[in-house]
Amino acid sequence: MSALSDVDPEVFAAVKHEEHRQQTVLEMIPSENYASAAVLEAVGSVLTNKYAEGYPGARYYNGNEFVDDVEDLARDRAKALFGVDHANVQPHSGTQANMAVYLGLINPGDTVMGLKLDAGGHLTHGSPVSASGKLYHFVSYGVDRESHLVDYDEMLSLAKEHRPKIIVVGATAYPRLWDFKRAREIADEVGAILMADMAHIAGLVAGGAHPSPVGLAQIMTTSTHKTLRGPRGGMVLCDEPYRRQIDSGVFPGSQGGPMMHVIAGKAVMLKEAATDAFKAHAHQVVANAQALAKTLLDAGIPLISGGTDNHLVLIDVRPMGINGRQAADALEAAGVVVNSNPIPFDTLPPRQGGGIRFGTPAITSRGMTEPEMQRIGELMARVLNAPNDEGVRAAAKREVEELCAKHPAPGVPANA
Ligand code: DSN
Repeated sequence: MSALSDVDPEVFAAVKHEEHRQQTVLEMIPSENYASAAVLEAVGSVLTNKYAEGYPGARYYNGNEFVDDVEDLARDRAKALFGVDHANVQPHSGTQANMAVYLGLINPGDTVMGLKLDAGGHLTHGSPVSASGKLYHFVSYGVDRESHLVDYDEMLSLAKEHRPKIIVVGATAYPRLWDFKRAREIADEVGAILMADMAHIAGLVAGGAHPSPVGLAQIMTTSTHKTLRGPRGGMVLCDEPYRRQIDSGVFPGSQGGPMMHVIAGKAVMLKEAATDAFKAHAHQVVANAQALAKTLLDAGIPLISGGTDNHLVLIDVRPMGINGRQAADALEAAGVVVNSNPIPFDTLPPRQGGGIRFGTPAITSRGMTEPEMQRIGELMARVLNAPNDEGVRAAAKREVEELCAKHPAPGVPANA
């Protein structure tokens, strides 16, 4: 018996079921991953009990000597890993990190530029349903209709027309590399600050498998649980001149007490991400995504932008006569978990989406490499080409279970 099973058998049961689910499906939502057992232990520690409003050495409560150590470790490791002047490790999420930057640097009503939602941008890049779009005047740039690559000419002409205070680059559903140099030139031309939301690619940047925005963007934001494989949370990294504004945008601007147990998990993750093993993992994530993309292309499945340079793949599923939601449901029945997603110039409502988005961070954390990617790509293509065929799904699910059994998910108890 554990304390949890004793006190709350219902929550305990849900956790056990989730452990079983995580062990027995291919988790291919590109923003998900498996935090290590060490990260989970830190997040489950008594640090959750401590209030620590403020920053190390300047708190509003007493008794912070040990949580100060933890936050200093996290900040120093983030600075060393990414080569930045300053790190704020308190944001509760990537959304909080982005909102804290806006709050710290600009005023409500000011103009900001970000990538359109259907081109892969995030809600906090100016969606009218997000506080970002309600508080600030966002102008959106997009991608080219044919190549699906970011249209930097459009970014430049919109920037000249609207004179934004901040230009946000980065995405949640963009399979190609960003040209941070070009974006900085555009920002400089109009006197804007360049902010790189690297939530999806931060682990690849840390591992040297994606060009870094550091030195080009003045501000970087990220979540910590995606390719970085840490606990659920966020961070802001910045050049020295922005330190005070960023810190005040996080606390007291948009948050109260930091989650010190999560910051401890971030510190552990940042130590893990500095290892050679993590570097090799980051490169394998990209090699796996490219192997998966090639298998799907060989099977005649159309990919947005024709391939991938990073950890994710986007597919237009409309030629199969289904929408993204139906495609994601068919794949889930086969044990492959992806998400429906808008695709560039989508005409379907966001809840359906014309495409699906998936990637390789979590399955690479399970130790899978190119041969497994080929098998997974082939079974995904079989399901997508016969989305209502229960026999095809059942056969694919057996294959998925076999792959999962051979490659246990790290950090997840095998209680099956
Ligand atoms: N919801 C995240 C994702 O899945 O990409 C973005 O914050």
